[in-house]
Parts: sequence; structure tokens; C-alpha cells
Amino acid sequence: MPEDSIAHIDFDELERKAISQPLVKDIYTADPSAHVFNGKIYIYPSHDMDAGDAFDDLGSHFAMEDYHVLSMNDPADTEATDHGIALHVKDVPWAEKQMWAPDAAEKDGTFYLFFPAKGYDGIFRIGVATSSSPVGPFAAQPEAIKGSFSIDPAIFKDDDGHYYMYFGGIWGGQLQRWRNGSFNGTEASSPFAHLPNDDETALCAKVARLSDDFLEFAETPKDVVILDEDGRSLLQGDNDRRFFEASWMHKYKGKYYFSYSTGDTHFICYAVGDNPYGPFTYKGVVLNPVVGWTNHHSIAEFNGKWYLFYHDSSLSKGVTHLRSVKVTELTHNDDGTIQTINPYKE
Ligand code: FUB
Repeated sequence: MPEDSIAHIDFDELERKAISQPLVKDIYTADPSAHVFNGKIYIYPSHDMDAGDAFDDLGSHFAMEDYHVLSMNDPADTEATDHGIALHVKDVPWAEKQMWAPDAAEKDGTFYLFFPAKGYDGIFRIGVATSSSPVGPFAAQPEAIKGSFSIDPAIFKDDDGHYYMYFGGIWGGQLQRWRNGSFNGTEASSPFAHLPNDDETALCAKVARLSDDFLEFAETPKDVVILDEDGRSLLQGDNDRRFFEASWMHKYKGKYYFSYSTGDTHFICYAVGDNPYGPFTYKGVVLNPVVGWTNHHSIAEFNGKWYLFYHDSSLSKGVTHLRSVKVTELTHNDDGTIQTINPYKE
């Protein structure tokens, strides 16, 4: 639900209708990336705060400075444990501000936090920080990942042991500025400059296999192509279905499910493919719009059931940049499609 339509919301009624409640209530959290490490659920969210920046189409109001890690023993629990500050922007040499949606991975007992942030040059890049604990504290590498750009990293481990990063976001996420391989800095204040026209192929999320040490890309990032039911690439003007931000990948019965936010139309959608690179064929909506402008999620399996981790702005009574992480069960139908989730009961 976009910010301009919240004026008439009765938030008490909304809370009654909500299918789930915030997992933590003493801080605002968003963009939950959930993983199961050593039999326990760890959630890597953004830590929302109000820095006083005005709402704009570049997302300047998302002025986050640090990360907290949350954990849960079971997704049926109504609360998550907040493990405190895991990484602060002041401890990241290359980053100036805007610690946006992170993700994490574990390899050989080391935990890696992947995060986007804006550098002192105003360009979003993706960094990595390491810890011996899933909840940090994490120590950042001195530089961002070489060749990284834009926002919203999501890490997927395939069954063959290869790890992939999916990433990217348009408008304030700057993906459109990298169409020719280097950052196009002209018209710096417009989120719309450099986007394809509505009748052109939509901008794609990116995917790259990670190097063995997780500190670099093992290859040049490739396009995550999404096709329609006729095998044609989605168009930029197909706002209800085209990629905007919030990449996620999960594997179900041998198929690869790429899910993402459509941004200005506020859906979490999904597309299915036969390998981690795609192409992926659009299948439908995972999550309908939530209160707040952004919609961002992750999907994880725990003890044979699947869960959708998501956020909304109900706790802050509709403030778009003050969101709260939630969880609900997700169902795959027998034919592999996903049942669409309505975040509020009718
Ligand atoms: O939290 C800041 C940004 O808002 C994220 O990076 C986007 O995915 C959107 O949720």
C-alpha cells in the first residue's frame, strides 16, 4: 500500500486484520533475509531509523546506519531475539551512508554479511564483512566487492556447493545508471534518468557466482532475464510484473524460484527457471502490497515447511521508512505454483 493511500487507514483494525505481528517492537527492522544456520533461524534485516531526511523517489529517507541480527528457534514464535549492533557504517572504510537491505551466508564456520551502502562518491556498492558468529560483530573488508554496484544482495547456495549473489534495484538503487557498464552520473538527482522506455526490455536484476573466499565475484554479473508466458522478455512498462528490487532465490523440487519486488506497484512476484542463471518465466504474485511503499521479503525452509519473511509499516502507523519484520507460512501448490499471500485478512 503506497504512502499516499494511508491517510484513511484505521491502524487498530489493520492490526486485527494482519496475518502476523512484528517480530521485534523496540526497534524498526525491514528487508528480512532469513537463513537456517545450525538448526536455528537467523534474520538479517535493515535497521530502520528516522534521520529526518524527506521522502523522495531516490529513497533518501532510508538513511540507515547499522545492522542488527535477529534470531528465532521456530518461525511459529511470536518474537525474535535482537542481538544488537552487528556492524556500523562508521566501521566500514569505504561506506558513507544508507546501509540498505543485507544478506548473509556461512561457509566453513565463518559467517559473511553482504550489504549495500553508498560510498563517499554517492555510488551504491556492495560490501562484505566477516564474523565467527552468525550474529556478529562483523569486521568489514576495507573495500567494496570489486565490480559490485547497486543494492539488495541475496545469496543463494546451490546443491552443488556453488554460491551466487543476486542483486540490483532501480530508481534510488541506481541499476539504470550501469546500463553501459560504468556509472552514468549525469542528472544525478533524478531516479528516472537512464531507464529504458516503457516499450523496451525491462532492466534485469544481476547474478554472479561468488569466488571461493566469498570476497569477490567469480564472474562478470549476468542479467536475470524474466520472460512472459509467450517466452518474451518483460517490458519496462509492465510495472505489475517487471523487476524493481529485492531479489531472492530459493529452490523447490529442482526448480529455481527467483522472487522480487515490483517497487512502484508494490508486489512480491516470482518467476521459475531450470538453473541459477535463468531465464525465468513469470508465474505470479507471492505477496500482495503491504502498508508502506516498499515490499521486500525472503523465503526459507525450516523443518519441512516454507516461510515468507516480509515487512510492513503498521507498527509505525504507515511511516514508509519505519518498517517491522514479520513471518508467515508460504505454500507451494502441487503444480509448483505459490499461493498468493494477502498480508491482511478481508
Ligand atoms: O531498505 C532500503 C531499501 O528499501 C531496500 O534496499 C529496498 O529493497 C527497499 O526495501
